Amino acid sequence: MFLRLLTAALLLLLVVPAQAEDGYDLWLRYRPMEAEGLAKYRPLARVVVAAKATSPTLDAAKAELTRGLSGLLNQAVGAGDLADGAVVIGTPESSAFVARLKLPLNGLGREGYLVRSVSLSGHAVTVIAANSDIGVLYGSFAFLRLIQTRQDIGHLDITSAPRMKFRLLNHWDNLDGTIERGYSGHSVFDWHKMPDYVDPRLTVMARADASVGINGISLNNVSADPWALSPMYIEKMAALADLLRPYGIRIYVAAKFSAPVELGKLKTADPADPEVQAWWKKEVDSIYRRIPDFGGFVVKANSEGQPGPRDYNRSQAEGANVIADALAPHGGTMFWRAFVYSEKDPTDRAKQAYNEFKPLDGKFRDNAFVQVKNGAIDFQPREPAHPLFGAMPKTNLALEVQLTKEYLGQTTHLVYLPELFKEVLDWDTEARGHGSTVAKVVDGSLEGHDTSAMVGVANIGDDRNWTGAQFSQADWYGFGRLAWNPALTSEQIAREWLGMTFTNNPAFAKAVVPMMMASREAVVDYMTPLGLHHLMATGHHYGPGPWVGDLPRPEQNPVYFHRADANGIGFDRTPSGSDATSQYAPPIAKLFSGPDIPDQYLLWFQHVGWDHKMRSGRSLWDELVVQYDKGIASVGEMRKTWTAMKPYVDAERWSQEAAFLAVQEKEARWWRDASIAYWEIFSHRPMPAGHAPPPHDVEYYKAIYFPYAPGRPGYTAGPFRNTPKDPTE
Ligand code: GCW
Repeated sequence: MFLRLLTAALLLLLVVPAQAEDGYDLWLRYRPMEAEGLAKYRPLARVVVAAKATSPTLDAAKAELTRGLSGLLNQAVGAGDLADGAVVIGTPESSAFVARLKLPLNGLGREGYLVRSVSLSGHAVTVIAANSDIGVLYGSFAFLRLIQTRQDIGHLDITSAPRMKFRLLNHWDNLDGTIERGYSGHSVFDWHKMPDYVDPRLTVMARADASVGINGISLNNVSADPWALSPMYIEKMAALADLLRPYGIRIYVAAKFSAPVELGKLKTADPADPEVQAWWKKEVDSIYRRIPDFGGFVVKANSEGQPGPRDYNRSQAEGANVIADALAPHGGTMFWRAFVYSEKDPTDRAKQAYNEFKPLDGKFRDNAFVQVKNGAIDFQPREPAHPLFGAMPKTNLALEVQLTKEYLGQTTHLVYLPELFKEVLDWDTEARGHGSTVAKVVDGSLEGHDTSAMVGVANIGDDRNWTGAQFSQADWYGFGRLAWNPALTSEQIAREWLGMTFTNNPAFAKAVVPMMMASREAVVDYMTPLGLHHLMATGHHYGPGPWVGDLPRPEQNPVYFHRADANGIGFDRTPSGSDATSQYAPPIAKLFSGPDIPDQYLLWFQHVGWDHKMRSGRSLWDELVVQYDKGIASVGEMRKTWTAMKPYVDAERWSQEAAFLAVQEKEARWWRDASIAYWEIFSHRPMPAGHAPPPHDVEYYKAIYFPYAPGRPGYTAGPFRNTPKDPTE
């Protein structure tokens, strides 16, 4: 009996697939392709011909190609000699073959690449060439992507170079392993064990970053801990930098402005103080001694309780420049965040960053960026673009977007963010007439800057699938792809990612691409339709809290943002209200203050009567209800689509997403019911025909409480993270 059971158990083991489908491999999932594909691709990728003179980066390229091709083609593809179907990689310096081909690499810069089908010594081969080793690695990933997405590779002639110079992720990881707004477990950086042990798992992250061209990561929360700059942590970071270097990833640190006081024991962090200047110089010099290719700093100053130059009556530019000057001799870069607003300033919060930074245009050093969030409030489901884009022509502006879904339902809601990123990149600032898009501001082309940057707040954690949800991997992937080339469409990116991550079956893409594309509008509709914003519950921002009005900082209260009353709802930002509209170029200012404002921005800029007649012919009140219900219906459609996709997806990943979509639908309803129950107090209007009233009154929704919602370390101690203690004590 026992033996029979054992045999049965062993047999069961045999049918279990060798590799679990848990999302760990991300989009670098090189599973054997279908028979038809094997016949097509095998002859075209038989061996990898790499240079004799090698480097860690070329080794990484070679390893990726042999791993990827062997997996996809289900046969051993190793490194070897020139033959038909060879993939020849290298730079003109490292490879005699590449040199002999005299390829047009001139316009590609340091990071661009060329992939071409050529004849070499009578052999039909594919060459992946670049001016530098990192270009070769990027080209290798691009070549694999072509195969992973089943493109034709017989007659290739591709060149590609990044539009943005800095393509960075900001990890908001705390040194204690928690993550600010992290919904995918703990930090991937195990600081305590470094520098002696660096988790090899980070190589997978580095490969994923490099595969989409991400070339820098900042390691710690922008609400920074001064310890990050201590010699002990620099030592740890140096070990991490060694692991990341072959993948073209530089490391950056979020620096605390008051570090000269906390670490340096100075009496002040005043940027005009020579001792402070000398401290930054000494600190930066010592970092570069350990990490010669250190990227630089990101700084959150005078924002949400963080120290900054304003504490000493100095401008944001004076603060940034003292650190930029210390970095400049080493080629380092300063990313100075423009996310500032003050509880002491009664000005509309949406206007404060512009008011503070616009007058400083031209005052920042060349090696400094002002890093601007996509919108003027805070990573909402939909925001108009930040008015600073187009308003600081003499300053390097970096676009910051959030990949971690703080305000978008967090882990369980499927919201495809590249749709949101594209909306911002394509936004026309009209700063220099039509076509002055945010993409052109940020890539430097509008004002002729020779540097450019796009920054994403990372959604990576130590969850087995890295991002908490399978579909959140698409946000990481899509961010990198858009930072490389903002002209890609979000649809194209979704298609690529699905092919690499799940399957290339056309029926799958046909259903799931539209599902992803619709997901962004769905969250807008069920959370904050028609321009509403920042109505999330306090602190953790999980779920609805439009009624919250008692926070000590007025400009963090949802009631501050929606301004609902008996007459109507919305924030009057026209000239008769806060006049935030005037921070935009005149054609936009006019549009947003007038009757032709697009519905999606209506309540962001205008306070509108409940009976206001909308484009649809419905009253505002009816329209609001219709939008909420549209959002729920959309999620219902997403669930149906996913149910139908069961045959195309492995059970493990399918079930998780199916469960998450069920949560999303439940919570979409929660958002709608809670919001409508609350708005009814003001509107006193009946529900439009065919739309059910919320099942409970508002008190029921107010009582829903989450003492330990994830993503806000230290929250229980107050609305802000505790200021870290003196690190030397
Ligand atoms: O949206 C807010 C978040 C904070 C974050 C801040 C910022 C790091 O709620 O958690 O702090 O933005 O961007 O600095």
